[in-house]
Formats: sequence, C-alpha cells, structure tokens
Amino acid sequence: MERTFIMIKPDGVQRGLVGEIISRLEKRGLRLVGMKMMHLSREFATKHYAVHKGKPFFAGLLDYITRGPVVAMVWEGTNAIEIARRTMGATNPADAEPGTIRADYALEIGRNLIHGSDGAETAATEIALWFSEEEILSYERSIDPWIYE
Ligand code: IDP
Ligand code: MG
Repeated sequence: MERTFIMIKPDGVQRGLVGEIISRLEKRGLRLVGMKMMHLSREFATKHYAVHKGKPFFAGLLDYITRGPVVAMVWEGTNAIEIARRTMGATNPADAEPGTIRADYALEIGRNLIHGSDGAETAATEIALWFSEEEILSYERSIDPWIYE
C-alpha cells in the first residue's frame, strides 16, 4: 500500500473545489488517511518547494501558495503516487488530458489547483514535512475488498 502527499492549493479552496477534488480521489478508490488545513508561511512554503528555488517562477509560486489556506492530505492505495498524478493531470492545465482535475477546472500553470508527490522519495519527504506520525491514521473500509484484489 503506497502513500502520497496531496495538497489542494489556495485557488482550489477559494473556488469551492475542495469537495470536488476530494470526491474524485475518493471515487478513484484511494483512501484518505490524513487531512488538515494550513495557511503556509513563506518559510514553510520554501521548504516544501525547495527543489524549485532559483527558478524564474519561484517568487510567484510562493505568493500563490501562501495567498490563502490549503488542504493538506495523505492518500493511500495501490500505486497511489502515480494514480494521483494521473488523476490530477499535467502541470500545465493546457496540456492536461480532459477528465483530469487540472484540465477540467484550471487554465494556467500558475493556478493549477493541486499538488501531488512526484515519486516515492518525494512522497516520504513531503509526508514527513507536513504530518506527524499521529496525524496519519491506519484503518480499513468495508468496501476495500471491492477495490483491492
Ligand atoms: P507539479 O506540481 O506538476 O509537480 P512542478 O514542476 O513540480 O509541477 O512545479 C511545481 C508548481 O510550480 C506547479 O504545480 C505550478 O504551480 C508551479 N509552476 C511550475 N512551472 C511554472 C511556470 O512555468 N510558471 C508558473 N508556475 C509554475
Ligand atoms: Mg512537483
């Protein structure tokens, strides 16, 4: 069972898309095991986006991501990292496949609604940055045998 870190960015919260985005991940079959809201400081946002430090869009990215509250989540399931990324769609909504969250609800790369870990190492780092161990729950759903073989 793989875990991934997912964040609904401030535009998702402001536009009333929290329910819709969570619903898509739930319906896919992923299991929500941790969730909280946060309004990020620039310092915390810099830690989260450390790999992008120095890039031309970095300052704008920090403005965007600290502009309002976000919803931080941990989801788990078979291939959760890849499945969540494919459900989100490409970074630039203009390139995202129809039916993905970014294609269906966003227009611009700098307002693309959602973050998802891009690999196993990133997922572990991000989950540890955003959540304590006690904030991540372990449980089973009665429908799980209809989702997991
Ligand atoms: P990802 O979110 O799909 O993993 P990354 O390349 O890791 O994409 O970029 C992190 C975030 O930085 C993007 O989701 C987007 O919000 C922002 N970003 C990336 N490239 C650009 C750009 O060229 N202009 C503005 N914002 C960008
Ligand atoms: Mg990324």
